[in-house]
Amino acid sequence: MLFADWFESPQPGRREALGPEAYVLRGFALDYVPRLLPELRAIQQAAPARHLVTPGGRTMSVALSNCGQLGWTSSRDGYRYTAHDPDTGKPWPPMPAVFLELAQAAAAQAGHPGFAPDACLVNHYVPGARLTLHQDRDENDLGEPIVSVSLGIPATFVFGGLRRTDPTQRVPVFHGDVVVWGGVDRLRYHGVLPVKEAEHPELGRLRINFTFRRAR
Ligand code: MD3
Ligand code: FE
Repeated sequence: MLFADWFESPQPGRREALGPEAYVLRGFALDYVPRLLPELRAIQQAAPARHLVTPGGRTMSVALSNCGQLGWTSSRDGYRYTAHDPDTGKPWPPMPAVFLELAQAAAAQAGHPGFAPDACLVNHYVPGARLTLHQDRDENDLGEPIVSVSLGIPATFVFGGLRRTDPTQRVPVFHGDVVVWGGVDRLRYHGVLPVKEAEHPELGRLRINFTFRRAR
């Protein structure tokens, strides 16, 4: 299938270093996809993705949901992790076993055995959605890595340094790619360029990114 193939990494199984402790694991999640998609639909039912407002008053173009013991939210009051969905008052849906299995296997592959995430952010991007350059620093122990899984239409990660103004690299990510960021790379600025118009055979006009974290 010439067209569908374009959505997947041309070199599945390859490990690319983005920094001393940051790796792209090309195609690492592909074998998990049939088990991930039904769980994703269940999360979407229990805690629909929503466009959060930043403390600065902007509405995010990315729509966010969460699963796991803790979920990340933003409002005019700031960013934080909470045990309950502020929209419903219910606990976030539990992290599916297959999500945990994938996150742990990817972390181990990148040198972080025993990763025990308690939070999983589920970002939804339609074409045009983007994530501006930021650091992930709301987690308690910055010694713990972050595992990111990309599904659906492709995107380009922007990956900078420890200061907002440091030079950046661009890294294309495809359906099934996993990125692990730890150690000296954990606080690097990063973002996602506006997603280009495309339609994925399984997910349609959508990119989903899970990020697994140890929040507390
Ligand atoms: C580099 N998500 O949710 S994951 C986020 O594709 C987030 O949805 C993006 O950034 C997405 O906060 C990118 C890539 C990522 C995640 C954490 C990092 C890159 C990172 C932590 C340190 C350095
Ligand atoms: Fe981030």
